[in-house]
Amino acid sequence: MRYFQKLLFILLLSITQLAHADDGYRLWLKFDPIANVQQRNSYAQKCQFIYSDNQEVIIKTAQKELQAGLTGLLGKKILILTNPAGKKGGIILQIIQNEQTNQLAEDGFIIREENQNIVIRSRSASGVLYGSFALLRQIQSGSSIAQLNITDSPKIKYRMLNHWDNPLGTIERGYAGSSLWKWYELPEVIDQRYIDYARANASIGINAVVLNNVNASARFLTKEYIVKVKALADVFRPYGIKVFLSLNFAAPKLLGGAKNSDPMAPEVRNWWKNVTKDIYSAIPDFGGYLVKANSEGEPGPQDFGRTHADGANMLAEAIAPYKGIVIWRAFVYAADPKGDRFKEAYKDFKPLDGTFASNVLVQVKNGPIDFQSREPFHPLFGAMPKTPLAMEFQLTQEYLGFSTNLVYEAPLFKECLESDTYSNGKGSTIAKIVDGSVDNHSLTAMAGVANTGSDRNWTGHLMSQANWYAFGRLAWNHSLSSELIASEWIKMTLTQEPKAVATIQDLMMKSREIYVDFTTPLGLHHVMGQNIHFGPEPWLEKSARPDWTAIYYHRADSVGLGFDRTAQGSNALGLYSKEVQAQWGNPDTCPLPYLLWFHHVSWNKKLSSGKTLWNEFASRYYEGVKSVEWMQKQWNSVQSSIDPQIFADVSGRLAAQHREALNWRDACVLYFQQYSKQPIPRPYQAPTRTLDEMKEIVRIYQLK
Ligand code: GCV
Repeated sequence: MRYFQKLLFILLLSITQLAHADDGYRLWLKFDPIANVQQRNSYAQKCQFIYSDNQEVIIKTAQKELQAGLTGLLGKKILILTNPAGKKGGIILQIIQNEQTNQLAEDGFIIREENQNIVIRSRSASGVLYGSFALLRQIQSGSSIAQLNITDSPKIKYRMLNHWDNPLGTIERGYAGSSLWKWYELPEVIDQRYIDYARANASIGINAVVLNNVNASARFLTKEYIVKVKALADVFRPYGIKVFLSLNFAAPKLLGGAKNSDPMAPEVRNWWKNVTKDIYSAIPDFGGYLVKANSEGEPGPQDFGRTHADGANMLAEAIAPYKGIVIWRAFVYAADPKGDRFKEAYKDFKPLDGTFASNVLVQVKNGPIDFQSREPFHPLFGAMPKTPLAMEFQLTQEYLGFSTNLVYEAPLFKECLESDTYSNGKGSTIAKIVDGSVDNHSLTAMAGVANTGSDRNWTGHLMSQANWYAFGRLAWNHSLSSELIASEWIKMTLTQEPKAVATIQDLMMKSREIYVDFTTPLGLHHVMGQNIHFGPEPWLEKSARPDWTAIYYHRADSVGLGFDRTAQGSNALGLYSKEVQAQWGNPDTCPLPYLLWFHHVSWNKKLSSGKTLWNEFASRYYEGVKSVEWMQKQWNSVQSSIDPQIFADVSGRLAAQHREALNWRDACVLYFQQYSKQPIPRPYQAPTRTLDEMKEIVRIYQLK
């Protein structure tokens, strides 16, 4: 009998593996049978059944997910019991309000072994769902579940994805296919992907999604589209996810026939109230609105001489009766030929601190320019203590090599979150401003601009799945380390072979710095191809606005390189606290990663590395390219531990990355050499291609 059971298991194992020659669709939720029999049996002993006396829809989801996950992992069907009748060795899901659970945040959970059962306990159904996924994660990644005693609460209330998806199915800055949302099929057709998307999000604690692009079409506010949005909300609700919409501020005029969209006009205010009522009567738990206003040509309250707060508060008033929220973006930068884009958002928003309604959050990008591969933190963090500030990170790799480059973003997110603003004394980190603890806000949010699309593996580059995963984990708990998150993800997605896990983790951890080195070392920024933001274009001198060119930012001349943002220059540094100014203000002590962000440095200046600026700068490009070769070698070394389809796909993308790195290197060293007038430092060889050849490659990239 035992022999047949064993045979059956081996058969099951190979069938599952064959059936899933891995195309990456299952993300980190693979649940393939655990190969180690001893380990599998020890888990199986503690997970013999699932039971809850509560039948809320989200609890049912938790049960279903546990059942599917455990059945896959343990290779046998795990039953959901309706009456455990004193049985031991199972998983009990429990919603309860008591002293213990009252200590938790709303979505928090406790997992403990009690009376020989594993109890997942929370005061909310969503907490139980997150606890269930946490238990699965323990088992998936091969961790022990003996004497479990986990207490976990999210640090942020709204952990959200922002989709920049357009109604016709394109995605602004999307590199993984088309939009997941098939608006023309909705509400009648429910694609399985909607459900799988919700599962993936719930598994990492994401509880809110903005469905459409911040450059918003007004059509989402029509009755025809509200039913489509409702259909998605109905799919996401069992996974604890609320839907939000991006608004077009001119909608009252565009759709409602109003004279204009002045937020102070009674007719306009009423229009928003009516639309909001329509939305809530279809979707009672609708989350709220996200707004990009008076930015990059989008309409907004300033069109009528009103402030951002006037606009936000009008919407806040309309949505308050339903407990909805308004998230107002601070990504604004009026064109000022003599100014510094770095300072624009601060100029507009800082004076408005304290004037926003209590259900408004202001959403600020991590840095002051626009999701560059490295930015100093945005100076608005710490400057608006009376306003809850939401963090906006970008998962989609607009400036990080699209889906051909391997860039693990957790270190980038962490670098920002751990930056100290000193706004309320030492330790006033961005993380603590965003989680509300520095300024005492309970309304908190962290948003990631989604990197998902219709590609079979969701994110184009399979390794970019890790960025979605890492964002969710950090939005839940910003104190998790990038290393830990990477290793969780690798073990669930790629392999559990210890040496391979360590190799891939190391490669991921170094990947962002490598990308910085071969594209924009030492704090160089915004020198990418102007239209598509791919590849180098440091020679870009003319654009519709000066702050869309490259020369505006790098300021290369015969003397040196970099943007002087000290008091002698634009004084953007003056927007930070004096401690931060001290950190970055002196070119002799400014850490090299930020040097060219704040200083115009002479080509011959000796840096802390011992090399001159030119030599260090040029060397970084060469070393960056060599590091991509190292990444390829490391990846090759794990071949035997990785699914062949995934291995081949990532190998191909690394080869593409190498080609791109060479383009960046040759274009940048040749272009800047015109100013430094110095040879390529030894031992590196000068590029064999000319600057004109490089310009031609980039020109072709930008052709329509
Ligand atoms: C959605 C950058 C991007 C735009 C994006 C904008 C924003 O400028 O290039 O595509 O628009 O940021 O965040 O609003």
